[in-house]
Amino acid sequence: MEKTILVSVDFKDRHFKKLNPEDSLLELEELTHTAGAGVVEKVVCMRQEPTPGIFIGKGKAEEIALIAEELAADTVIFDDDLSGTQQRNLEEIIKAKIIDRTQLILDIFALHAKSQEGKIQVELAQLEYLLPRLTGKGIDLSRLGGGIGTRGPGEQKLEVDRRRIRKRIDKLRKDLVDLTKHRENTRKKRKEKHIPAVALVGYTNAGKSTLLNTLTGSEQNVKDSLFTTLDSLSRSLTLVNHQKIVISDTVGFLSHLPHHLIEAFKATLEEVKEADLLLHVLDVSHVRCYEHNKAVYEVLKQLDSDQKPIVTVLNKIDKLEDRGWIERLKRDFSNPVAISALKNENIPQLLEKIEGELASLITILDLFIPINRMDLVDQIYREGEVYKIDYTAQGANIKASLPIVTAKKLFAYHKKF
Ligand SMILES: Nc1nc2c(ncn2[C@@H]2O[C@H](COP(=O)(O)OP(=O)(O)OP(=O)(O)O)[C@@H](O)[C@H]2O)c(=O)[nH]1
Ligand SMILES: [Mg+2]
Repeated sequence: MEKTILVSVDFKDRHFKKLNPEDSLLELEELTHTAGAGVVEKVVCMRQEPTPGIFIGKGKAEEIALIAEELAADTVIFDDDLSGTQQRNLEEIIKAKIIDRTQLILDIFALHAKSQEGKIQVELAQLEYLLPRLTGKGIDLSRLGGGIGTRGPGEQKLEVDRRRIRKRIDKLRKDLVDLTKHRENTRKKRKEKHIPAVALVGYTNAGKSTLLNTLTGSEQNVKDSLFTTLDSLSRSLTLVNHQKIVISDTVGFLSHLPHHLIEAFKATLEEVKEADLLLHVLDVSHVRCYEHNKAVYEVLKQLDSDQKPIVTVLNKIDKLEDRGWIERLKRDFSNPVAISALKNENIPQLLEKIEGELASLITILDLFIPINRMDLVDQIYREGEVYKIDYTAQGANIKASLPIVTAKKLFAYHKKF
């Protein structure tokens, strides 16, 4: 088993300060285990701010080098993102493979990607991570790029590598567009039929896939490990009131989820952006569930989806020693339902909640859209159902049913009677 040393830096300067360095390190440990490696030592350094060349202090780097030698560690994993130069310099001092949190996560993603779409998304994220790091003396390409080059290519070789990577990135992007077209078509059909879309979101390992299985009887892979699901899977479900819905499982979130990954996984995360309702699955048996909640909202914000209607699904209540705690949790989280996806507890209550939420999502409006805002007419067609439209020289009078979220944005165009 690969032996690793984990390094986290607690910066004093508020620009670099992490909220919870200890929690972050614990999470890094979980990630390392998920990637199939063992942790032999954890090091926390205190610093004012990062050192440009080697990120930490020289003395600390030498100390880590000694520990690495003593414990025969193969790899040192930094909890923070390193530049290519920092990584190389650290490798020289420590004499072990140096990787950062983003690389570790990319590695796990590469291990778990199953579908063609998932694989393309991961490779894209890896190459985009690599490209700006191809500078100066070069980087060990064989580690990430699969033997494209080795350490220390000259400038000319470097340029060739860069060009090759850019070309590959373009190709992958194109492939991804083709692949996602199919998904878009399905979504369009669903919209035409006015079938509401519900997306399961949440921290990795919260129980999203388990809940999808419980609700729809599907067989999405479930595992006590991080980032088991990388592909979104959609299933239809009929609620008690005969309302048909489509419910989708999505990739799990994490605090400081690398931006590259969110970018690369945009196609998959589109399900979140397009959803009418989000079910935020939260593992309330986890000691850090309050932090998980915050991290999820941060990612939702990046996806411009934090204002959507959200139900907080307080999951794994079967694991709570003190059931009295549930009442407290219900007070602390917005729009909660407490369930156990695994033990099938309170599922009818959750379904009822979904019904209630969906009923209040649509509103019928009379609007006047001025001629210079015809883009909004397109949006109304896309997101709602148009009952009546009359064009005049000044614009369009429209009667339409629209999701509340869209309706709110169009407030200025409501017709006053
Ligand atoms: N005790 C208990 N365990 C649960 C419950 N729901 C899920 N689990 C367990 O939690 C682990 C993770 O479940 P998943 O459904 O794979 O979680 P996920 O959110 O899809 O995780 P990723 O796809 O990795 O992001 C599995 O071991 C599940 O059996 C629950 O209600 N109670
Ligand atoms: Mg899953």
